[in-house]
Amino acid sequence: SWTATPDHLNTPPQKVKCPQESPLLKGAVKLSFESSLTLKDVEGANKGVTEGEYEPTDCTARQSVAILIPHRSRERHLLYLLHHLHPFLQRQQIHYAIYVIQQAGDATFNRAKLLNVGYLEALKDYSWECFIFHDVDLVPENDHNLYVCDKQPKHLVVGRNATGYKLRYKGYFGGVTAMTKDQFHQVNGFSNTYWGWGGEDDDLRIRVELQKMKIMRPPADVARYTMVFHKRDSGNEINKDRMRLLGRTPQVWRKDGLNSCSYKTLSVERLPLYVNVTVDIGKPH
Ligand code: UD2
Ligand code: MN
Repeated sequence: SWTATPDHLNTPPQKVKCPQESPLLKGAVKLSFESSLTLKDVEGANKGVTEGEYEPTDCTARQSVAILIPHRSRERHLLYLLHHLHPFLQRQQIHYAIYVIQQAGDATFNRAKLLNVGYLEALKDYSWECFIFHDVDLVPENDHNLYVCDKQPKHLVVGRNATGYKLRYKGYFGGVTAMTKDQFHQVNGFSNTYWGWGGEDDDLRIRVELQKMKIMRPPADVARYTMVFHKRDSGNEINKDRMRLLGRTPQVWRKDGLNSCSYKTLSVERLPLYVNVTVDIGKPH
């Protein structure tokens, strides 16, 4: 038209960066584990989430974070986690997506390899800068426990209900950890060779230490989790070989990890609350 509008009035309003500390945080929250809870309830309460992904509407998130959950037949735990985690992450004003990596078949479980798969698959969707490796049964109790990455790898579980909220042992790196895309790449991810329960988290700690990185933890009063009660799953028997494997990590980490993770993706379903990646990761040999 003949009335020229200055350019700057035509551009859409720019979103500002979200504040350093979200004004939506509540601190310690009361968790609920109602047996009547359904997936429909959780979907209904999280209408802002699309295909497992969310970003704040009125500011630009400071980090883009992929949450990776290794899983096989723990549906109830997954439901409780989704129920708590979506609102928790939204209060933190994070751009995030939740990926559930399902091990197909009934071969021995391999948590670490599933997490490698999750990292590789999530990066096909978006260049996530931060990854949270998350047990399905751990529910964070305090939203000041921020699901973002730092200059150093972060261990987010200082304590949980079952262990009197004390760190299990020095160097403990299990449950929930946060590493940037680059930190995880630098250590060549997890080892693929831990089948069954135990050791894979210590292996990752060794990789981190070999790179002269230092594990950070949030203050004990916020890094608190409730672990939904469970017994050891069948198909995840204790890994009797884990001490031997841990001894050889310094020799093998360069060729056992992300760069040697072979798997077959059976399906990627974009469900309302999470991306469901079903994968054949083979079996121990
Ligand atoms: C501890 C660690 C965990 C891991 C494990 C040893 C804590 C809080 N967690 O967990 O990070 O290092 O020891 O491997 O210290 N899973 C399934 N289906 C199965 C088996 C396992 O979904 O059949 C997944 C699920 O996400 C579960 C995780 O693997 O939370 C770890 O297994 P777990 O919860 O049985 O072992 P736990 O609690 O001793
Ligand atoms: Mn557990």
